[in-house]
Amino acid sequence: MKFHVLTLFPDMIRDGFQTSITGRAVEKGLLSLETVNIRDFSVNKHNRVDDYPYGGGAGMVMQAEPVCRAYESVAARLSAAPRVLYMSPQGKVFDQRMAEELAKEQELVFLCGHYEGIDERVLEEIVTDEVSIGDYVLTGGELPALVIMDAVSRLLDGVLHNEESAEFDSFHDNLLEYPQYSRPEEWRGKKVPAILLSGHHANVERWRREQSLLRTRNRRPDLLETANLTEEDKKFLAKAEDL
Ligand code: 9D3
Repeated sequence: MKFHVLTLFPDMIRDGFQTSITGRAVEKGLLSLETVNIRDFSVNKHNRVDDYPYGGGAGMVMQAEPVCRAYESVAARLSAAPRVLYMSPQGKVFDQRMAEELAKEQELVFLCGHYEGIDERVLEEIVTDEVSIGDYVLTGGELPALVIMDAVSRLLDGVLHNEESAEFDSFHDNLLEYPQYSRPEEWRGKKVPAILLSGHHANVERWRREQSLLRTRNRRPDLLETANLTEEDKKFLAKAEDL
């Protein structure tokens, strides 16, 4: 997968991406990241890329021409027209299903806005997907682009260790995860649940499933609507109404 990011803050993207698991995946050659500084495509002698909004109002608008030229500098080197993801509070809200769809692409272009937005005319020309990461207000599209690149990267072959990728299955059930414990057996007077020390694998698995069910019902009841529940799961939840 090749990520290309059009932004006024390339350092923020590079710094965020080149650490940890995604950084390791770049070193292994599984991923690549190119940042394109939109300011390098300014058509103005002062290197400006924004101007006042027609019709008035607060803030500044990023101009169409520098954004379009930044995009063309990437597209010129690609054989097919890539998907271009515009990070925007007006976009479709990103989720795991979208991450799985995006992970099928060879190249992804991210367009990060700042100020009050980008001239609509260039968006109409180049954007294929408008994406938000949730209903809260940030200062720009850079963190959302990093969030999406992170979620997509971990789905690609070889990016996670095999042990880590087995964990995919649990999210597919649409349930929250059960609680985890490690040594010591007692910490500041708090004991590890006895069943986890019993060595009885089937009982441990049942207890973990029940914990997942209870947590999901109590914290994210919306997820239960689409969860894959067995008859045994449903019986348990009915009986555990007050837990
Ligand atoms: C004037 C109205 N504001 C919207 C509430 C303007 C505005 C605020 C913040 C426009 C852009 C931004 C910067 N945010 C993003 O670029 C952004 C974002 C976000 O703020 N939340 C969740 N997802 C995203 S994706 C891009």
